[in-house]
Amino acid sequence: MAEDADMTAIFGTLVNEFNEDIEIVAFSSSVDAGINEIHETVDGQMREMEEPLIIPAGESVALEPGGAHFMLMDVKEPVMAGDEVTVTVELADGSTEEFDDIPVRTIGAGDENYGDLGHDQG
Ligand SMILES: [Cu+2]
Repeated sequence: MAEDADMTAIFGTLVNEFNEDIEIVAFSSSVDAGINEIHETVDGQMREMEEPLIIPAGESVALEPGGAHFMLMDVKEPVMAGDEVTVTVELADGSTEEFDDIPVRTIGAGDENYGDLGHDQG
């Protein structure tokens, strides 16, 4: 994230090695952010997903710019490239799964457009 930005996003690939679908309903992280939302991108606009993020059994889902991603807004403490963060996802059955040591990278300007995307709450 840029030093003057107060939002960032988490990208990566979620792999489901189990025989049942995994439904992610929420996440948290070691980043001190006021708002954590799971976003989808529809017609170029990011918005909070209304349904759980489903990883079908035996498949994987990519979190990527222009697709689904974990959005952190109102970030109090900037995270910079080289840092590592922990992300905890909450599943529909109430269990949680923790992912450690996720590296922070800088996304080049233009790779992702955070301008005027709204982020309407509710
Ligand atoms: Cu977003």
